[in-house]
Amino acid sequence: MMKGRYLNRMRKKHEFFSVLFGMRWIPMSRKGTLLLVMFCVIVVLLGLNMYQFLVGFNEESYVKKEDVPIQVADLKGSDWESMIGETVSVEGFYVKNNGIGMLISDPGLIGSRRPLNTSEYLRIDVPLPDDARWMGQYLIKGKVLESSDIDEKVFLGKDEYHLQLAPVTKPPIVMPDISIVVPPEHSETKYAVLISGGWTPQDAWPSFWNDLKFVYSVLVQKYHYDPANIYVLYNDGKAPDGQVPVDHPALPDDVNTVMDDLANIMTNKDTLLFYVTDHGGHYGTSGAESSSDTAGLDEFICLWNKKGYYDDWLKAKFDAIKCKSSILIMDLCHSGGYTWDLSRTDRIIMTASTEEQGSFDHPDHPNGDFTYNLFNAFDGKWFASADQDQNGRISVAEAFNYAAVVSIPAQTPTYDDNGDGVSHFKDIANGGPVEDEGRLGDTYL
Ligand SMILES: [Ca+2]
Ligand SMILES: [Ca+2]
Ligand SMILES: [Ca+2]
Ligand SMILES: [Ca+2]
Repeated sequence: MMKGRYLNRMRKKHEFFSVLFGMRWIPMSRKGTLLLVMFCVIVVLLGLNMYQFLVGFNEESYVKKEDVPIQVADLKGSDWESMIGETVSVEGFYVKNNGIGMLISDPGLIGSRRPLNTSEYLRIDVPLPDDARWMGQYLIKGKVLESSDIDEKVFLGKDEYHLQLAPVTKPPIVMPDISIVVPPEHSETKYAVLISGGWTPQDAWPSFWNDLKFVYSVLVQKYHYDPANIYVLYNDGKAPDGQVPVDHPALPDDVNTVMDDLANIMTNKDTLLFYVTDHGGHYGTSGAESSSDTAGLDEFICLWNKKGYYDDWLKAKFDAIKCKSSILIMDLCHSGGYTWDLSRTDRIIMTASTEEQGSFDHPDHPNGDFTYNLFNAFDGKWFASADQDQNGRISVAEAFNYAAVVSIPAQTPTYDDNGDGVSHFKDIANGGPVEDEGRLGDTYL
């Protein structure tokens, strides 16, 4: 009887588990019971784990949303207004330029001769201390603040900052001193206009000012340009150091004034060298671009305070100047796009890049790559290699050919002097009766 009741209880118990797990009723062995217990323990532990994850996610022991690193572009997207007032931690490369501290999304941007896009930089309200690592990868935490500049959208009210990764790129871009000694004898027929607009304080890189100083020094010391006949237009009109006098801000009205003055002063005995080191862009179709111009876009020089100066405006001002010959040297993005507009048989046009390309700084020197190579050739640094006809002087074709050979691969320097608006890229003839470029190749600065 006892045995029968016991078996009955066991059967009911196993029926319960059989229903639960869809098993056929069979008397459970000791091993089976053990497996069942282990299974239950695992289920309970997993459940606890899940509970801890869900409940504990918002607790202090886990990373807060405001501490999760985001990128600069995350703040400048279409929903940028919803971020205002939020506390965020932003990752990027730190630079300070003209007193403005900012994170940029890619270290390569500082060597590129186009303005930063809004999604590529985040200004911080107060720069990091002076010992902060230029181009170090930082995580900066702070409140998102609305900018009064609608293009910029937002900036960051800095609260905390951490260096995540020491810089792997070259040391800070600096403005080195160069010795400029003005010789006593001056040319009376050589005129020059040197321009760098910079676009904005954060976009105006030191390499632009270095280029102006370098070109100025070569013109004055090596080629005896009279400082009185060199017009320097730079940013807001203030020189960063006392090495080169700045005559005007680099604004459209100032460019017009200088070019109008030269149209009044210069005669057909004079020469003009027009040099630009700057950011460049192309936009719209205000002028009649030729079919050789890609997409028919007009090029513009990025002058100070976000003012563009278009290729067609430059052509009009240039054409009003009477002179023996002129040389245009353009070191900015899309610089090849000026050739078609300005091409003439008494004009030499040399540019750092084609119309489609960007222009860039030299990888090892704080200058434009094209400017550095071309003017070191003019300066005689590589005389043995550059003086092709070995006449002891460096012509424009010789300097260009050398700069073209040693150029960084990212840009292709261009040359035009036969008035057809079509550029060539290397082996320019050194004067003489030639079909394509080079008939003015034996011109000297
Ligand atoms: Ca045009
Ligand atoms: Ca153009
Ligand atoms: Ca020569
Ligand atoms: Ca040509």
